Amino acid sequence: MTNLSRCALLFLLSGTSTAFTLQSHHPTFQTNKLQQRQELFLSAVKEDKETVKEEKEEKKSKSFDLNTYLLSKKETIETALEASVQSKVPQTNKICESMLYSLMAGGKRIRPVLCIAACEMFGGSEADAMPTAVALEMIHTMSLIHDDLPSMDNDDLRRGKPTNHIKYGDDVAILAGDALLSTSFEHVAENTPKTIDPLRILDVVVRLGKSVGPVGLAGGQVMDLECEGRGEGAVTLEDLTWIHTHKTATLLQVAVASGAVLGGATKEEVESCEKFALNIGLAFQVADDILDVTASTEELGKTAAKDLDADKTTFPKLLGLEESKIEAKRLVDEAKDSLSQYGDRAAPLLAIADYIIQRTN
Ligand code: GRG
Repeated sequence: MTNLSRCALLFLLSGTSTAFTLQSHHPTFQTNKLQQRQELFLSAVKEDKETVKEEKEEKKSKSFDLNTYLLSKKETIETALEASVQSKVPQTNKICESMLYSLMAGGKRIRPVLCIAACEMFGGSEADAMPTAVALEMIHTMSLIHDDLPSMDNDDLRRGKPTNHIKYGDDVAILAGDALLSTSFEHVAENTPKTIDPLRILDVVVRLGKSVGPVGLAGGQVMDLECEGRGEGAVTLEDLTWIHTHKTATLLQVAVASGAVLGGATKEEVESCEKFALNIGLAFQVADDILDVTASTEELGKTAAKDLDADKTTFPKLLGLEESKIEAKRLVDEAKDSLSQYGDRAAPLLAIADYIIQRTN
């Protein structure tokens, strides 16, 4: 019993004894008073129970152990990724080796984890989401390989290792990216469990396709290239938000939405997930821009201060470092609000949202 209900009980008991003493003089008045006190007591107990329930739920979601969760998911994801590209004839050894080199080079595996967590939130299983989770990581890896090419960001370090074109040459790196992209769609269509409604699988394939095209990775990257070196003040916050919504946030959005679709979510539920993911996607990029100027090359596993060198517009350049941190936190808070209706079931997604702006690489 908490203090609130203890007080209410004392109040009730004191009222009861007074009522007995005075009852002979004013019976009706005293009965009403006693009833009022009983009602007050019952409503205090009810309120008390609700507070305890809320406190328990808050504790439970706070006690959710993200590290253990990420580690266990990462293990099954890595196994599925490794199995997803296999050379079956000697002629494909080189292309498969190059694809696997980047796919298995490490990485946080955020997109696959988001997809699985969203699927599980709606009652689906890890196995239901795994082929899409693998496809998302293939698409993401393809975009990293192409982004690092000399004609794009021209980088020689990724995930702590020489970039794909440094190891295999530009020609093979381009083709490894292309092969990962096409294999991603084949993988979803062929390996998603047959227990899932084919229309839901088709929905996922459409979402994946859209996330790579003109209103996805490719469109975001072209706008980014166009804005590069435009000079101080020429790139607005609106331009920057458009670039990163398409280059970064869209794939995270598709990861969460696809997981929800595969888990059996309704249209409205998928929309709430999309809202959540778009905000964490933008927060992810704000955090990335902050890390670019605050973390070392060793911590990042890629060249630090690259955006400064390339004369790129970033959130810290437009907003300042402190304001960028505040903006990232605001985006994450807004994202978390979109999942409030799911209570404890959203614990993994909520914890990932916090991690996205607290990460160090
Ligand atoms: C070829 C059709 C086609 C499209 C590619 C190159 C390109 C177009 C887009 C670039 C997309 C890109 C590299 C965006 C940056 C996204 C980002 C923040 C990457 C870092 O993601 P993390 O931190 O990396 O999840 P890890 O290594 O942990 O997986």
